[in-house]
Amino acid sequence: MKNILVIGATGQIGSELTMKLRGIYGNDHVVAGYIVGAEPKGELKESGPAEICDVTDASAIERVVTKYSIDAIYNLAALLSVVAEHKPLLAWKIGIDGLLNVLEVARQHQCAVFTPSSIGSFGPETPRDHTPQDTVQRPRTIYGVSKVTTELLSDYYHNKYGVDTRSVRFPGLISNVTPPGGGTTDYAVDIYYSAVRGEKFVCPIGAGTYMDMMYMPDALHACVQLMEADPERLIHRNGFNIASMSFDPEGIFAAIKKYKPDFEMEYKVDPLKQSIADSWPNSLEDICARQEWDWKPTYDLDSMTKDMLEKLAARLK
Ligand code: VAH
Repeated sequence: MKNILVIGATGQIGSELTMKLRGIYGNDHVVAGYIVGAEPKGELKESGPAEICDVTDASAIERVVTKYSIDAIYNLAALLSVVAEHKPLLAWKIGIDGLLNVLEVARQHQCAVFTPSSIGSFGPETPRDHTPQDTVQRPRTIYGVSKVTTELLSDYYHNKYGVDTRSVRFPGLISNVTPPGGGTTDYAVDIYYSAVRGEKFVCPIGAGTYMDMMYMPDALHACVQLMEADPERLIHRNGFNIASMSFDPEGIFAAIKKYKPDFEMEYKVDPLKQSIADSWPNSLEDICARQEWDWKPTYDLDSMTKDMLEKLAARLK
C-alpha cells in the first residue's frame, strides 16, 4: 500500500485531504506534515502519524520521506492570494523555494508529487470565459506568478528527471471543516457562516464578479483521481483545469436565500480582493481533465449550499 506525505496537512485543503487519503490508503500510511504553531488536532491528530515538516526545510522533508518510505507527496504549503500580496517574499519562499525542496527530495527518492495550481495562475490577458487548458498566463499577483512557476517547475522535473508530477488548477474552494485564510474567494465560505449565524453578510466582492468555485469533496476527489490516473493517458500534467460552478455574489446569495429567506447581504468592496478577482477568469473549460482522467464534479451551487448550511448548522449550534 502506498505511503503518503501531506505537507500542509492542517490547512483548508490538507485537513480534509489527509483524512480522505487515510480512508483510502490506511491511517498508518498517510503522514500529516505540519509546522510548529499549526499542529494537528482532534481526529486528524488521533487517526494517524504526524511529523513536523516545514516545506522550506529540505532536510525535514527528506527525514520524513526516508522514515516512512514515502511514495507520494501532496504539497499543499502556500500563502493564498491576498495574504501573499502583503508578504510576497514569504509567498515565494514557501511556494517556490519550498516546491524546489519537495521536487529535489522526490527526484532522489522516487516520489510522485502533487502541488496544486489555481485559477489565480491566469491574468487579465487570459480569455475570461471558458478559459482553455493551454492559453496565456500573465498573472499580476505574486500568488499567480508562483502558481505559473509551480506548473513550469513541476513539468520540468517530470520532463528532465522523470519525476511523476501532477496537479490541477483549483478554483475557489468551499469547505465546512477548516475555514480558509487570506484568499480572494474566501467570501464564498464566509457567507455561509453569516447565514447560519443569522447575521447580515458584508460582501467584499462586487456584484457581477464571477469566479469558478468548487465544493471541497469534489476537489479532494480530483486530487486522488488524478494521482491514481493511468500515466499513459496523461497528455498534460501540471496543472489541469477543473471546474464545477461559476457564480457571483448575487448568485450565492440567492442560493442561500432559498433556504434562509430572511438572510441579508450588503456590499463593502475590498479594493485589493476586487482587483485580484477582476484579473481572474469568469469560468474555466475543463475538457482535458475529463478526457485524460475522467474528471467529473458531483456538486452544483444548490446541492453545495444545502450541504454547507446543514453541516455548519450542526457544527456551530
Ligand atoms: C485564493 N482560495 O482565493 C484561493 C484560491 C482560486 C482561489 O487560489 O487565493
